Amino acid sequence: MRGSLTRALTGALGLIAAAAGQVATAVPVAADSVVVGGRQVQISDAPWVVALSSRDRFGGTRAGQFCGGVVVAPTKVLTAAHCLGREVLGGEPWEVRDFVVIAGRAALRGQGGQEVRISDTWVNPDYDPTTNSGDLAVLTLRSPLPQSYVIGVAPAGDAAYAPGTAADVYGWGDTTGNGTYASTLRTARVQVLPDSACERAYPGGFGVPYRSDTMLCAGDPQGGRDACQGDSGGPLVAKGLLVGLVSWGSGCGQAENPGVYTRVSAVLPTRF
Ligand code: 4AZ
Repeated sequence: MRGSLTRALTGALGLIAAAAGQVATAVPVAADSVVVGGRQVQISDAPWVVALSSRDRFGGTRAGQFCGGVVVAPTKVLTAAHCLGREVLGGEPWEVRDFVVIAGRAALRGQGGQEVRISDTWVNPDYDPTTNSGDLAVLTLRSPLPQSYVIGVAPAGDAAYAPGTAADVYGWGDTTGNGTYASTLRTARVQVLPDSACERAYPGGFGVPYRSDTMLCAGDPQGGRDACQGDSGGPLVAKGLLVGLVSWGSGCGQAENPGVYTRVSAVLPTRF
């Protein structure tokens, strides 16, 4: 599987399979492998994390969650562009009638927080679905979330992007690598890795190459802690600021295959 690209396309298919009651047969990558290797987190500790939801498309058991997102202004949520792709949504975002952002809720089976409808979607025009470069989209919410939910974005050159910086990734994705989706929010501690770690893992050729201009490399040098399917679009936070969005990688939690994130400072427009 080396170099093979996995992302929310397969995540979405996994969710559909799970909704249909099918049993996953893949071998877990690690025994306790957010988010693989993670822990549960209260929404009050990470109020900027939101779930993207469509119960019509993904089923109601986990409130229709299919990707993550992050609140960067009261009416603006960042997510991965690939989360809004036709392969994931089955059509254009505005055709998904019950598309909502779920904010202020860690437990997908609970009633906490709020569900907010979307008035506009903006997909980075430089997003390349073949290479996943520039994997960022902006959702505009119909009604504002509290200012206290907003997280700041680390500007280009900020110390938060330095290799070795501790970073936390958040999501409701696969906790094992075999299709076991979380129903409560989880987080895993990883670190920003040098671009060379992802250039080595993803040199291109057969697979998709890592691009340091639009992507950010992060993971656990020991393996075990990582983002996984269903976490796409969710935040990577370092020094209290947003640095990345979960984008892609080969497998989950393997030391030699770090997670690849959208480098938010490089891709986020100054106006959206
Ligand atoms: C996914 O499918 C996905 N381990 C996200 C992150 C990673 C792999 C897959 C990185 O959404």
